[in-house]
Amino acid sequence: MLLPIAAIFLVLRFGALANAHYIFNRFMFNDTITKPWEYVRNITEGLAADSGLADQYMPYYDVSDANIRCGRGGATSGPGTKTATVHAGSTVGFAIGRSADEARGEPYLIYHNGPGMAYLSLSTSPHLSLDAYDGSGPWFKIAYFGPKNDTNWLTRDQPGMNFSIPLTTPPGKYLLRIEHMYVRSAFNTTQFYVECAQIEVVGPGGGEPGPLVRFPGAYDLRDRGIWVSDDVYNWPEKGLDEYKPPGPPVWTG
Ligand SMILES: *[C@@H]1O[C@H](CO)[C@@H](O)[C@H](O)[C@H]1NC(C)=O
Ligand SMILES: *[C@@H]1O[C@H](CO)[C@@H](O)[C@H](O)[C@H]1NC(C)=O
Ligand SMILES: *[C@@H]1O[C@H](CO)[C@@H](O)[C@H](O)[C@H]1NC(C)=O
Ligand SMILES: *[C@@H]1O[C@H](CO)[C@@H](O)[C@H](O)[C@H]1NC(C)=O
Ligand SMILES: *[C@@H]1O[C@H](CO)[C@@H](O)[C@H](O)[C@H]1NC(C)=O
Ligand SMILES: [Cu+2]
Repeated sequence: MLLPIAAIFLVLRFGALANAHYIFNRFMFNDTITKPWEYVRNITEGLAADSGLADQYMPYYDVSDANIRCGRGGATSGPGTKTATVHAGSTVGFAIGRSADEARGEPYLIYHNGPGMAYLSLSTSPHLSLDAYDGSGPWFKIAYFGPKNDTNWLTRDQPGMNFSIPLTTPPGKYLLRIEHMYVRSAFNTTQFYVECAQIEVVGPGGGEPGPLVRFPGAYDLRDRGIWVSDDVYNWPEKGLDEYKPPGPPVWTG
């Protein structure tokens, strides 16, 4: 629970105790932002019957659960999701398709303070089918959006995140995991906004991606990149230059 004084601060600052959550359900490739859930696996679990699917954009919290891979239900919502053919070295990305701001008629932007990251995992399903792949294989990090300067995050108020697929990524079918973290100072309250796109990478290959991690397993709730130390509610508003993200370093190819 928030302390009353923090709650008052929030109301003053943001006008309401709204949950400004968001979801990265529009994949971007070939300079085109695609339709919601066209290339991104659907969020199918944890939905209230009367929510009009608005609660698809609710954050996820449990780093020890398999849903941390691709969001709630993302392990099994491959069938029906298209696979984008992407050239290694090209720019891809994710855009927010819905957010809690829509009720106020505001644009869909990354509202919370925290870093963004992207990971790839080669399908290990039989016959390299991607639809059936649950993301239980190894992952490597290909992008990181950290602090812009000591007081502001690169991703704050952006409509999404764009980054490149490393040029020497081995060709194949991959889950591409996007993640934005709202880092919090109360233990086990950091919010994870996670989705996965389905892509087939084409290109020269030749790289050896790593370090490799698994989800769950890659993150520790006690990591100071997740459980941040400052006790100001909307941390961090300063000291960001000291921030170290969880997970492995970025593989650049
Ligand atoms: C890329 O986008 C252009 C239009 O911007 C389209 O004509 C072309 O077919 C697209 N290519 C692929 C591979 O999707
Ligand atoms: C990502 O690229 C697309 C296509 O070029 C662009 O429309 C979008 O604004 C970019 N997003 C960000 C966050 O820069
Ligand atoms: C996503 O999943 C929800 C819940 O199962 C379902 O109601 C909705 O139709 C699905 N959307 C798409 C695009 O598949
Ligand atoms: C963290 O919170 C999640 C629920 O969001 C819970 O399932 C999990 O057991 C908690 N973990 C710890 C170590 O407290
Ligand atoms: C940090 O970035 C923000 C947002 O662009 C900017 O308003 C602010 O002046 C910057 N602060 C410093 C110390 O450069
Ligand atoms: Cu939120």
